[in-house]
Amino acid sequence: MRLRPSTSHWGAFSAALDEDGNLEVVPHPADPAPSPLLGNLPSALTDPTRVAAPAIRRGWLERGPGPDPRRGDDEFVEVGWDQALDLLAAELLRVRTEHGNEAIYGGSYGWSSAGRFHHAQSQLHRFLNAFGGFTSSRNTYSTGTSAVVLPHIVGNAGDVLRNGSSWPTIVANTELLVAFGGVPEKNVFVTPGGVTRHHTPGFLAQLAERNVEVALVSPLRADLPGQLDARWYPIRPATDTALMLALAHTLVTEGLHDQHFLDRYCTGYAQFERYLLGSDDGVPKDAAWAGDLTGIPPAHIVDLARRMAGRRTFITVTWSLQRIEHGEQPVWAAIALAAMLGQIGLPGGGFGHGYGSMGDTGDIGPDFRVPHLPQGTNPVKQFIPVARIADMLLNPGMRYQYDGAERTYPDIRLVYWAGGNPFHHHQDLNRLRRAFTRPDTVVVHDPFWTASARHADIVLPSTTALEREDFGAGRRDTHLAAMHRIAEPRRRARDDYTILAGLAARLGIEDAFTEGRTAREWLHHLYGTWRNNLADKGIEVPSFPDFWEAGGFQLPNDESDRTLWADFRADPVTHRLATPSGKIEITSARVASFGYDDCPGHPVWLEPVEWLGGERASRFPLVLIANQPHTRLHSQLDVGAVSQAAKVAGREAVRLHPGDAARRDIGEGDLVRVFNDRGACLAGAVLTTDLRPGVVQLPTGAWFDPRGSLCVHGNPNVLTADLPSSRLSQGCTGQHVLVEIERFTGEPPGISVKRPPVISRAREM
Ligand code: PGD
Repeated sequence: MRLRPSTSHWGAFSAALDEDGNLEVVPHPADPAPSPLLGNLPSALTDPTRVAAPAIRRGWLERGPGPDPRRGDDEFVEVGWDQALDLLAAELLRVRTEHGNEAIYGGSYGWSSAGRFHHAQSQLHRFLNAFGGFTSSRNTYSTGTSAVVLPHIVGNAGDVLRNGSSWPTIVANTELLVAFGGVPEKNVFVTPGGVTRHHTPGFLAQLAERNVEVALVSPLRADLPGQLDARWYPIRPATDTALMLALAHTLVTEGLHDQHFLDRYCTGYAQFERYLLGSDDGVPKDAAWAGDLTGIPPAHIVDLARRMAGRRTFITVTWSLQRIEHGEQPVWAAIALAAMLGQIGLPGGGFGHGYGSMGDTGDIGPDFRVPHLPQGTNPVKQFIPVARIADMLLNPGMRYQYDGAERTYPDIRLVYWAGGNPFHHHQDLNRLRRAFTRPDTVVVHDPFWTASARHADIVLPSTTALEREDFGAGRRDTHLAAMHRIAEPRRRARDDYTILAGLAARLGIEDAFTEGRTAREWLHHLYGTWRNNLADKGIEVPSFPDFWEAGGFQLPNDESDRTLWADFRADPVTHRLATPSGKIEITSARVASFGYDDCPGHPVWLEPVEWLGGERASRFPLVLIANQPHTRLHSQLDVGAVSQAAKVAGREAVRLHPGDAARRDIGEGDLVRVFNDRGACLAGAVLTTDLRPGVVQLPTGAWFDPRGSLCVHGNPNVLTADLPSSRLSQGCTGQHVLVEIERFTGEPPGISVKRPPVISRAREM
């Protein structure tokens, strides 16, 4: 049995099939902390939910394209590849001729799998660009709010997302880490594109050894590794901005703010200070005010502010905090707070975003782009902010605001998805189901019968990364991994490149798409071009045959830890930020000029709809936190062994406080119904005191399994609101939602997503 190298978003490994066809997976020898998620790979490879052959929804096959409420409930007909590709090519031509390229939605958001050439979204975009373009999407579900507001505050989202202090610098210098949203260890195992050495768990252990003071601000204790001796501030969800404002208020009223830093490096502080003091609205944002909102005792707030001012303090905000209504505010307020402390640009001081949200934030390692597939240019300029998909499908022609501009939703006739699972990642899935009845045709490539595949008309089975050749590395990854084929493609699965090349041939764009290369030739070509570019910069890397034979190599690293913020601090004129003022904009005249009451010109406290202080809380008195799972990446490989082992009562586990459970007569392991006026889901109860009373936690990613408006498997997005963070960024707000819970009595409905949908065979095969 010869182990062959590969990588995944959650770690590099070697693997081989034994004589019985079982997959053995061995973590990369250089990985100090391999991810438990590797355990999902073996059983998933041959799971019955793999898509075996191209399949067409019966209604679409028999009646042709058109809006159809049966999408998601209809059965499928298996067809041969030629028939599937002929039908799809004809439909693409029809839509282009009758409605234009803008009527094709090809945003195709999703994480797909590691591997830079076979990256499904890049493949699809390259194909659709060659076909004349498509309506695209902007930003991500991860940081869709920050990506829009940060340019107004600091000029470039990447400056904040990628240039905070590294973990070694924090370990060496930081005296107080104030972690809004914590540093959830489960997420640091994941980096898009691959990760060979998981460094962050080791750095977190070093923080503990050095006894760095940590303030965990989160409703969930599990948002910080247990070994860190943190002071836990179990804040009421969605109120971090109020806490930050009160910390800032304490700094200014006690004269602890750094006026010199604010004058030299920032603009608009005076206006923000008037707001803090309540000079115009008569409401000082003091600790007593914030105590009522946050549930944190005012004395603790004042004490924390004083401690922050007295030592080297690093403020972090996880990405989850901006995945809420008014998600701009905690990010902006944290930057304002860090600016008032005057430590931005000092080692281990200032502000960071996404520590604990992803493996690469704060990681050390090389920072250059690895080979990737060029996507060409999209001639269609129409786009939507990514999380507005249902609004777009339901409201063609409707006007909406985005980042200071009025835009109009296009009229989409064909939706094309490869490498993503919108029926996992979007909010208010019952609304998304209605939205998906509207297009003429929905196409999905996926290795698995995900809920998105089940809501499609044309389902094309793609290979998994284990079934093809590629290379992979994430940002800050230490190695470029060769990804050898470990298993033959399952049944009739084809890789996305081969599928799209087959379509391109039928559409007369084969040369533009393939440039005459096979997949293996593309690997040679992309690697060779990259290698030549590096050689021009004096960096030597192995030849492709040597790289492939060795299974990968360690990327060169300059080990430099100088951040853009240090440069800005040293000379804010030479290193001016790309904001209108060149400085940190604590008040942004540009944002103020947009006139958005849901995102004014400086950080403010705004009541969200979905929070315990609001009107909805009388009907749905629990805040559900729908965060990232620890047993899988998003919805990927939910059928895998690690993910399945953590199910409770056969459903996703929902964690709730014993007091909340007792009031509802819910016991450990009970099947419960979690509901609000958008829908309901079943879940298995786990009781814990490690969360704030009134808060429940149900992670995302259980495969959506709808019976009417009930998901019988535990997907929280059947409950979440499809509301934007604000008119500024239109970001996703899936993190928080108000719910009620009751014990489920009666015969539990079976789970059907662990089996393929009903499929019959076509005679033409
Ligand atoms: P994945 O489960 O990773 O979720 O949403 P995303 O759609 O990225 O989906 C990837 C899909 O690609 C899987 O179905 C997988 O089988 C498929 N796939 C893998 N390899 C291949 C391949 O080679 N080819 C093809 N064609 N398909 C492949 C994630 C999104 O969810 C994200 S990034 C975030 S941060 C959001 N987080 C939240 C949240 O915090 N709370 C809520 N409520 N909702 C969220 N949704 C978002």
